[in-house]
Amino acid sequence: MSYFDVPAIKYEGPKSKNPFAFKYYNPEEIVMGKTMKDQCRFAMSYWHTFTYMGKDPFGGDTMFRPWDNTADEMEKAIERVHAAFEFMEKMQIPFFCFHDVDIAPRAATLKETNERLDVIVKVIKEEMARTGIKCLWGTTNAFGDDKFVHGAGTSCNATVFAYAAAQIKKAMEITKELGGVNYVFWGGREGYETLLNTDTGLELDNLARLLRMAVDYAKEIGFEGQLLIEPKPKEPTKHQYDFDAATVMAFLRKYDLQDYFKLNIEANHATLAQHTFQHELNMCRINGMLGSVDANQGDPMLGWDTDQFPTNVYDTTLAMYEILLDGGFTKGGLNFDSKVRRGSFQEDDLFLAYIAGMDTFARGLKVAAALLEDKVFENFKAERYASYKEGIGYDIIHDRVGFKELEAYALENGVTKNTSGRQEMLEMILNQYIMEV
Ligand code: XUL
Ligand code: CO
Repeated sequence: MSYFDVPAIKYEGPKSKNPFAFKYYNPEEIVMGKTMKDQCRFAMSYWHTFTYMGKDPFGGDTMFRPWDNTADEMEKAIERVHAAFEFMEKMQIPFFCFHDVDIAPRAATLKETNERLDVIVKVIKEEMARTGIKCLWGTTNAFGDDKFVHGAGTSCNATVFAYAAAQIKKAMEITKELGGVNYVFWGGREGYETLLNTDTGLELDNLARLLRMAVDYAKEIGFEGQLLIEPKPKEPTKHQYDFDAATVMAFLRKYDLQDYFKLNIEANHATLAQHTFQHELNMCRINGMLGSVDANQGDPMLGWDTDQFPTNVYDTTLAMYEILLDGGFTKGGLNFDSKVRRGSFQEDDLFLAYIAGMDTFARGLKVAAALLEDKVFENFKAERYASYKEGIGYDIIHDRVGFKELEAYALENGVTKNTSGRQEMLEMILNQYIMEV
């Protein structure tokens, strides 16, 4: 049974006019010592691709999928697995990411929900064996259900905390069963609406407790995947505790959890926090905390998480630049946490959207590699900070001097002339690489 009247997507090169072909993503092409496939490690998000039906706050579904053509919820879930693997195969996407509720519908009880998960996990495993497609990460949806109205790990209701822990336990077990390379924590409702009713101290301590339990349980069941936290500043709550990379890293250090977690950086979450995507990746990189990426883009005119497919080569170039400087992905990858617009409701729109996203990252990868190979910015930076290579600068960065020595130096020598930061020149060169590579 085939659900998509679309041929397998192939690389045809930049001159191709075929919308159903890659123009830049050439999976076997070597870029900086690895194939593009291994550099990008693209993943499909199960939720946006197979459970998002086009709803928005003002209207219902617009996407009526052929694989959803049954009233039986479990039958539907099984058909979705088949459709998802057909899609990934045709798209040459090597990984997928999922929430527990994406793959199996929640039942009336936890026990029954877990049984449903086991049924679907078996089907997924068969499809994984058939296709060789792997799981990049699993996660828990502990935010959608009404019991999580006041949070999960940060709920004021201890029984909800317990329920969230139980749900995470099962999601970790199935992620392990599926060979997941990472496990993600996105605290969908871990935040607050008003401080008038919120004990932030207790809530943050509890969030750390929940994460500590996850670390312990991962060890107990032998789950060797990387644990990841995904920062987001707002939405759904007014203030999310995992605001941005810097906030999450400070939180992890406070609770001595920094050795067990890395970060999953999402482009649109960065922009919601008033940072660039590159900034968030950069902060992770310099702290050795870059784990994985949720690839998408926001709309600069809108203040919410639009989760659009990434089409901005400028941003993907600078993102790939940070990722390559970090040594490239090891366990992480580029998960398209992106959804087609409500008006793009045809099945083949899914293909066009992923092609656009994959080509944009592939192009960004090549430009970033060229910039790095030519050391365009790295040489400039080395020169810009050259004053720390000798003399007083050398003493400063080797912690050999304090205020008194520096005062003596300043009294004696004054300062040398500053030189231009040459921002416009660097931007001009960046443009040239984007247009010419
Ligand atoms: C929400 C978001 C989530 C996480 C996984 O903004 O990004 O889909 O990636 O829960
Ligand atoms: Co995300």
